[in-house]
Amino acid sequence: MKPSFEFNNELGRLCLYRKAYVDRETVTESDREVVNMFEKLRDTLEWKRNSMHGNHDRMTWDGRKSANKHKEFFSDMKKNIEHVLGVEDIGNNNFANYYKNEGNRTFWHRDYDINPDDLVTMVSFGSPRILTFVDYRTDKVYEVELGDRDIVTFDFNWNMNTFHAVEKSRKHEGERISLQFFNLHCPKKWGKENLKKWRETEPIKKQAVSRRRSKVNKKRKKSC
Ligand SMILES: O=C(O)CCC(=O)C(=O)O
Ligand SMILES: [Fe+2]
Repeated sequence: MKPSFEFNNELGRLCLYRKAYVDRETVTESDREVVNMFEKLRDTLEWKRNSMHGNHDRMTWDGRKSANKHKEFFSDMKKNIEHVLGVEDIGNNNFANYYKNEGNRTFWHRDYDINPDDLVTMVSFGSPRILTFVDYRTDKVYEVELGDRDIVTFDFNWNMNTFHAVEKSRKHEGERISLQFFNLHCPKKWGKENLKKWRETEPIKKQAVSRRRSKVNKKRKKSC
């Protein structure tokens, strides 16, 4: 499948596939009840409210801690996504976010577990929300609205050159779950050079995050 749109530039590559997630079994057996994947994930995963990226709002489920229970279920989903995207392996590790309302958010961060050549693959279920990426060198903003069954992928370079968040929203109401697939590697395996680069850019990223926050706050105050 070709992406519905993509950014492919000096930052790396980000692709969006609209309405791409298909539960193949439920499509072929038309008389079967269609699974509402949002409800299924919401009602079966063990959600926890952890502090992550400085954020306490949204609940998370970390497959690295309890993957075995849902192994078969996620392995089916993984196959479905690989089939749709036409890729070989999106990774065995899962992480999910559950946004109960428009006030829940994921704070600014980069994904720390990915390796060069890896891709982060994320599928969204339920109400739409905006995933925002900011180029930390230029403050240029890239926004993707993710709706039910939309899939987004981004590569190692995109992840390194930007930071991302799901900010609080005024526009979007309702519950949403995002589910990631990725390969899990020890950062040390990236080699010293990559780790060094990562550490060097961390303070610059922090400054960019604070510029973004004040910009968003200003905009909010103005619209009050
Ligand atoms: O919910 C989303 O779309 C983003 C979540 C995210 O960036 C993460 O869990 O690392
Ligand atoms: Fe992330």
